[in-house]
Amino acid sequence: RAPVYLHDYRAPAWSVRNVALEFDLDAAQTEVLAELELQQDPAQADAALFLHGEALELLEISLDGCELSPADYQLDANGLTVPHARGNVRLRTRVRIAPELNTALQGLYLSGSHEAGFLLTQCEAEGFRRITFFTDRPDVLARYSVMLRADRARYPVLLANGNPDGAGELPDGRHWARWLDPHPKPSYLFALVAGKLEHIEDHYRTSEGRDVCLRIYAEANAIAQCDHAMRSLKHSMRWDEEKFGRAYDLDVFNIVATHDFTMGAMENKGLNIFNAKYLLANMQTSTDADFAHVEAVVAHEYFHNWTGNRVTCRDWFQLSLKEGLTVYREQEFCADMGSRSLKRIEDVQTLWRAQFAEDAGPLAHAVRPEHYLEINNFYTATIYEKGAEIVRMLAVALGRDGFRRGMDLYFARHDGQAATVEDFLAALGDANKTDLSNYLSWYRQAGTPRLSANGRYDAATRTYHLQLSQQVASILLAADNSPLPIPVALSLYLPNGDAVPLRLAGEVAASGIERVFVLDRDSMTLVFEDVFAPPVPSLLRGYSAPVLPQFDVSADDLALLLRADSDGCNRWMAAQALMTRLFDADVNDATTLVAMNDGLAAAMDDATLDPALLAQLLSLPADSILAERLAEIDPDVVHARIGALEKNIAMVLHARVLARYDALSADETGAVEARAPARRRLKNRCLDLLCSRNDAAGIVRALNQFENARCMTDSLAALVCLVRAGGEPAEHALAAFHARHADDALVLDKWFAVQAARPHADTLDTVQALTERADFRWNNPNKVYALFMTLARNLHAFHRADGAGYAYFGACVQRLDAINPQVAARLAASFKEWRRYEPHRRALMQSELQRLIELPTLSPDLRDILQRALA
Ligand code: HT7
Ligand code: ZN
Repeated sequence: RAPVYLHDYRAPAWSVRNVALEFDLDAAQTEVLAELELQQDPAQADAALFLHGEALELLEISLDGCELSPADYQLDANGLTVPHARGNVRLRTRVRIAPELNTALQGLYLSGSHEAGFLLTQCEAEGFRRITFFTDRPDVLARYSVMLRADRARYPVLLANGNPDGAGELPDGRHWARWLDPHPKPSYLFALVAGKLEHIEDHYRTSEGRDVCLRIYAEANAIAQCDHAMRSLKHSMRWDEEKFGRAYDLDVFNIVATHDFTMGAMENKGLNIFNAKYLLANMQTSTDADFAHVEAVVAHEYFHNWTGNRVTCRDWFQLSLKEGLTVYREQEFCADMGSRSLKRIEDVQTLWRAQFAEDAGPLAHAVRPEHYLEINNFYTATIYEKGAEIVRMLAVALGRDGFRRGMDLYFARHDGQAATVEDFLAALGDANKTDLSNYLSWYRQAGTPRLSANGRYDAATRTYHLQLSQQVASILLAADNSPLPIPVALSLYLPNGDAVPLRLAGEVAASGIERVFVLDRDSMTLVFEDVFAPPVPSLLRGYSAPVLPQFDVSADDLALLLRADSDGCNRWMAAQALMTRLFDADVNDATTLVAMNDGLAAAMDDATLDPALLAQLLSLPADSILAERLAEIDPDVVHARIGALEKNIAMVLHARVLARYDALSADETGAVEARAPARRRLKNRCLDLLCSRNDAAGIVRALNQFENARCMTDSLAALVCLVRAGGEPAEHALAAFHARHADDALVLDKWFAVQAARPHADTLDTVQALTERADFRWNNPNKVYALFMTLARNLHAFHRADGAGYAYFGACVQRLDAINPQVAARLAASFKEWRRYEPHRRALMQSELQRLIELPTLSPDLRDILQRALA
């Protein structure tokens, strides 16, 4: 495949205004009749008509009512060319496809078994071309009318985008349903679903007075687990009206759950399709984290209706325009539904763990890349998470009202259009009479910039000089290396824990104790006056910019922030910084150790502290973040240092942790109500600490919790502790867990994942054995991720010194590539940090990557990842 370049973008030579589709649906063979009203761009009068199409069997083709002979068109593996078409034409094609053979899960495919499964589509990014011939690019917006025909007994439910437009019976036990979508949309938002599904129903009245029928469809055995998603949907609809003035625009909103889905969910217009993992929830089978994920993903897909669907992307280089913006909106929604600082901590954790690692390796790319080989490989943490951080910086810099003004203008200007990142920045800037074009550098530069801060206090003048400077990322892939605008939210704390009213030299009066300064040069110095003692700076409050902090702050200063900062996120960042320093020093740094231990003990003694925040304060940075601290990653060193750090916390806080666990455990009701998940989070972090040294006190509690758990959160947390400890109790608990949940595919995924996470070299054999079980399916992405994504994060098994982990993992990637190239490519990306490892493992990983890239048959998806990883 040839790379696609942003600078090659040209407006479409041929657009589709209206499209009428007719489907004769069947799992083995489906026929698709498409009538396209095509319009040629007069400025590109010489351009031949080209329509994308892959794996389609062409049965019939006519142009303006005249049947075409094979001499009138050319067919190749990428599509169909009709050279003599000119101006406004009607093209009619009939094709045949085979959904049940489609294991790549792009286009029309079968979920579940041949006998009992249902048919559904996934078109983003380029799946529509596997359904019919079409100008399959996001800047071609068309109105769709869709007729579905199928056997009534086998496919009683027939759904597509838009509003229902009639249904009826056909001879031979068949029936039909027609759907009309009044909103022009790109082909990637097309969807249909056909099969035996149950539904729950509710209604929502929009702020514009539209009564919307809401339905969630799932297979019969899961229908009782849809209520949380329905509640989340209604909350999302209200929130988008209140916070962004955006109301829903169809008479129906349908959501369908499937167990066979490559990603989380898909925002098809009026017909969202969800991986069941992010839709179904019930206290007996889902953890508190699962509940939170469902709420977030339901909101995310719903919010796409405006950021993605009504205003879509001009081309796939602009992917973050919809994804980054929608992640930001989702994050804000979740913050409003629960605890703002906790949500921020979780989002920062994800960014640091997934995006910083991506940005530091060979797969690093800009939020708006300049070129790609395979767009499916760009649904990354950089596009989503870093993209959301850029929107957050804009929101911080413009303030709440300014950001809302900007978003209003963005929607007003671009509704019904396919837009660019430049359009977005221009709308936000114009609405606020400011130029935000320097934020474009954030979209163009790959890599994580560093922010340093150095303070100097002058007692004589009671001034505090704070120098902020930025260093661009070391791996700059883009030519643009201009300084970035970095909004730095800051406060100054006095040793007694009070925040200083902030007044800069030259200002008449102080304005607040927290202010935002945008560093848009290499360096700047802020001079604060009326500072009565040497202050401790609290920087990047709320983590106001996605940079690597390099602050000149002592361990005692961090301890002060950990104790007194009014921003929960910064308290947590202070704790993380202390832990990271201890990791760096292999726990041999007495001052930092005392500061951390005292700080955590004080936090445990603070009865007013939110238990969930306390759980976060007590948690170490992720293994992968700590591993990055080493010049060359040696998994044995990482493991030893983390173990020592964890054991220190467990030992020093033992009495407090034990007392807190027992108290929280006695209070446990298994409820879903607002404060219960926070208490469970702390309780289970305490259990984790109690079990970290394999003490009987901890293991007995874990066994007891496992036996008597009232909810999945508690049962799974106890199982994790037992499996980590190993031996007979672990075997017993695993067997009991399986027996309890043998019929529930999503719970079985947890059972697989817990075993793949066991920190032991033997885990590799366990994983291999697990793949042979009847309840493991190679063609089910959830099962594959449960085992192999988890394995790839397992320092002990994946990174075994004998290389068996890499060889086994590579063989599995190879096997998966023939089934689902997107899944194989995602897994292969786990090798991305190979160059950061010590020489022995580095060579082993490199040779496995080399073996894979030399395979005679390789999907474009996997080849792209391997090439970039090895480059
Ligand atoms: N917009 C959706 C992307 C998506 C996707 C992309 C490639 C292959 C399969 C996919 N399934 C869903 C998801 C989202 O809302 O971000
Ligand atoms: Zn999205």
